[in-house]
Amino acid sequence: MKKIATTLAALFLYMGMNADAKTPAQKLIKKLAKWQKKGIMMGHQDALFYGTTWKWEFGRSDVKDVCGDYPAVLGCELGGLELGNEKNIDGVPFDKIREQIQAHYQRGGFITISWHPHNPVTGANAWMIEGEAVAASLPGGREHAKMNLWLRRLTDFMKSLKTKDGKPIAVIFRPWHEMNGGWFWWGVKSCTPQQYIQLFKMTVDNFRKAGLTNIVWSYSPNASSDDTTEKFLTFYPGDEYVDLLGVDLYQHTTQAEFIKQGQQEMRIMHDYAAKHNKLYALTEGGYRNTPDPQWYSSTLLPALKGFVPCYVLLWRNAWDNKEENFGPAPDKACAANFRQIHRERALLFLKDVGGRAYKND
Ligand code: BMA
Repeated sequence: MKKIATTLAALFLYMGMNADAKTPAQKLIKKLAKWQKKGIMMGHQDALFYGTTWKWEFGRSDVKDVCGDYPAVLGCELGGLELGNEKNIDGVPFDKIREQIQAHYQRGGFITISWHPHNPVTGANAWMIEGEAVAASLPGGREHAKMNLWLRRLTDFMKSLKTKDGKPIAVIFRPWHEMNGGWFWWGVKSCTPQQYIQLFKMTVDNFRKAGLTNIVWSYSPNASSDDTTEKFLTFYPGDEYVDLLGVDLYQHTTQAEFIKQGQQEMRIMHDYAAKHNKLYALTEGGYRNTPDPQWYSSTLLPALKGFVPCYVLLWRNAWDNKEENFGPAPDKACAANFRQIHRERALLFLKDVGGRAYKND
């Protein structure tokens, strides 16, 4: 009898797991895990919307202008959507974001989405940390209803991500990032880890209640120089709420420091991910203006050496700020080195992962 019960339990568990594997998010996780076995995908924030010298030329990308191929991972930003705006905080229209997500997905690419929402208490931008806005956003808080409305605007957008024939497009969503820094209203200076965890869980639960099955959840603190697993997990909402571990790592000081931090964060994420069956990635990074022309070979790749994160996402090449560029561009001194690492196949690009979908585009 006991044996039958055990067999049945195992069967139901198996069926349950298989049922899970049928959601678009579960399929995306599987696909990401598959590619992670083959190499590190190259990603670029806002790659398809603008570059250092152009904007709104759809089909173009600075990465493509440099090496002839698109990044495998497209990063998009939803800040401003919570207010019901038509354009995000960097001036990109949300309907163009939706359209380019679809185009990138149809070519076989992957999508990750960040969100720098306004401060729900003061109405100022994400970097204005006053007002204890996390506490106010939680159940019982005075802006809880507003946060629910904001999350609904996001879930509506996520629901609208569909292929031409109406199938949901799964994306990696990375809200409430860099919480261990003090620069966002959801950061360490403005809430306790417990409050942060409540905010993260509330967000996930809200999406789940809205019936969304196309979200792969990412947790991504900022890299810190003396990081440990315990520190990395200070704000971690739990394995049921996170699929992909990430870290945001920029070069602010020396090359040696970047490499050291990269190795340290990769080790922490790799070990936790292996034990807990998670993906991991360098969810944001770069070196502002890339002053080292050899940066990709001299610094980025050595920082990752020995590890295979799922992807590395270079931050945006802003169209509206000359000092805000982190990816390659044809007129930048680092272009030749980027072409070289592309030639050497140090990272995976869209042609590598897109397969037939890309060739038919
Ligand atoms: C930040 C900066 C800002 C931008 C925001 C959202 O890191 O690049 O200029 O508005 O990301 O893209």
